[in-house]
Amino acid sequence: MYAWPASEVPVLPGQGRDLSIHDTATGRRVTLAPGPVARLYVCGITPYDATHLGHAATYLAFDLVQRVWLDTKRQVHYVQNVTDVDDPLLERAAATGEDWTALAAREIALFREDMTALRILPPRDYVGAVESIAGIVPLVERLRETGAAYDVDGDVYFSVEADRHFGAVSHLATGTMLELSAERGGDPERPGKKSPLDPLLWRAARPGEPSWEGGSLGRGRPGWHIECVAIALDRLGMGFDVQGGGSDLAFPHHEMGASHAHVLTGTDPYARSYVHAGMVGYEGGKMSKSRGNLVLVSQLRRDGVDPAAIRLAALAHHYRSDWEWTDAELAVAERRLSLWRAAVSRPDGPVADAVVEEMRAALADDLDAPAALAAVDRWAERQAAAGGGDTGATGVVSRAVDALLGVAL
Ligand code: 5CA
Ligand code: ZN
Repeated sequence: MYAWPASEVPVLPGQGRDLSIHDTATGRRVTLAPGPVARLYVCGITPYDATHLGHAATYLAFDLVQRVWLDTKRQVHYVQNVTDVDDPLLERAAATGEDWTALAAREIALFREDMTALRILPPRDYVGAVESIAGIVPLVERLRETGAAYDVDGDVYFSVEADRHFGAVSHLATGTMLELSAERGGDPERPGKKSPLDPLLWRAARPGEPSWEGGSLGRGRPGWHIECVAIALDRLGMGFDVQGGGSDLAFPHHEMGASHAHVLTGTDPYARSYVHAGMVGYEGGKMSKSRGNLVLVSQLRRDGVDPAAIRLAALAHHYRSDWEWTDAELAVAERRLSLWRAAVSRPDGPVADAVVEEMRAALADDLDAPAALAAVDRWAERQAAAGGGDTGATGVVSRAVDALLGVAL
């Protein structure tokens, strides 16, 4: 499906730096070595409610990944899915009496607007679960034929025992896996499963639920993890550079996805690295649609908040830390934005090469956006004090802030 428009990314003078980033699977910092076309898969939204600051912060983190790679003169093949059929979406539609396809279409449209306003570079492939069903069915059939999947009352489950690498993404104890599975879409209590952790691959049609033709599986709809695997393997293939998402996706979603792919292809790795953004909270809890403690990007926009300030407020936190959104954060970001705008619009000031290099070094160092902001702050202060000097400096800084941080001054 259509994603959203890309803003132009200025090409900067000098040399971009290779990204070194924290990989959840190894628990270590790894320097990524993508080919000329870097391959990135970031899990997309389940479109049953509007984009909140937590989603925005996660997509911003991976926007920085894309920007750092573009600065190294690589192309980026970025794929993002939309979970446009799943339990939470159907439950919300049933609760409000709305048609589920209309709900998904409305929320996807709003997400596009939010992403465009935040100047988040779009994926090259933006792919819905529904449009992928024809590609999902043969994968589930293959898993069933090889004995890695089995039936429970007409539904099909994946056996985690089939993958000898199972657990290698999140490294969690079984007790923790069981808890998280119950919280995050799994059904460890369901009788008849080989292991309580085994995730659903194909859910047989139920009265009142949408269903699609599933070949030997019968009519039904796909499970969550196989959706992302089908899309990632179709568009990127095995061994893509980064699987991204919020930290709540490490288990079970990315763990199960890796296992599905290992068993399907007989090879590994699925992704070369697994990168997870921290959770954004609000009023004492993780911001989530189910809790209802949301700060919506679209509401802030309606209130007249400059999307560049929202961007700066999120970038003031390291992507891996959990943090709380407050109005004070936004006020700091608005002040920073005006200082930077004033600084780049005064006559030329101090030499800019150093600030560009500082920004590059900060972002290449596990996406240290707060350090990159601090580098621009220091330049803006010097600029305010000095005035006059290096011809063209303000233009260089302005383009670097645009290219690397996605903020148009
Ligand atoms: N459709 C699935 C992924 S395939 C899904 O998790 N959708 S979602 O709408 O619930 O979340 C979309 C993305 O936002 C995920 O990467 C998720 O980890 C991230 N996310 C959700 N809540 C927060 C939060 N409070 N803070 C940061 N990121 C969040
Ligand atoms: Zn996903």
